[in-house]
Amino acid sequence: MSSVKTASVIASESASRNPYASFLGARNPMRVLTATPARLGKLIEGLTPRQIGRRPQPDKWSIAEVVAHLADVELVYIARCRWMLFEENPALVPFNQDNWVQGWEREREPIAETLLRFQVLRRSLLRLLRSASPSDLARTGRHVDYGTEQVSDYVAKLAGHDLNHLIGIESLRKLMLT
Ligand code: NI
Repeated sequence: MSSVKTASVIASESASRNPYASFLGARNPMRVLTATPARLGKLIEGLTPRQIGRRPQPDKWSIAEVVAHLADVELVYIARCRWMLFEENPALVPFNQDNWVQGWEREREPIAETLLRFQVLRRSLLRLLRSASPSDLARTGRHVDYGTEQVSDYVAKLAGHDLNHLIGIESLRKLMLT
């Protein structure tokens, strides 16, 4: 149970559970999360559907696929946060990100809709997080692979994940424009 752990144990576990910590550095994660939807929109601006949909290599995601992945992650994380906030230490199930992106392809969703879906979910997540008290943010769930996680872990994890993919989309944009 997380309640018997000391704060330092929880902090070190959180750090090890965020594979994107290096992208975040000393930045304020809530500020990053707030800025991402507009940054993402700017990075797509002026590109043709072909440029957005083209993979740089057969086994690398296109810009559209990365945006779809961001929308998938948003959906999963917002659901996990709501589970943790509103239920008692629930089980948090993993998802196969490649299979989800592959499944999304058959929907032929226009990129504007994918982006909008991400943006609306992000705004909802930010409202959820801003309305959470410190004790809310310390509420836990049991991840099937990673063990005990807190709502606050997801703030840092998602911000680092945003930055990682924004850098990726930025270089894809450059590649498509040259
Ligand atoms: Ni990712």
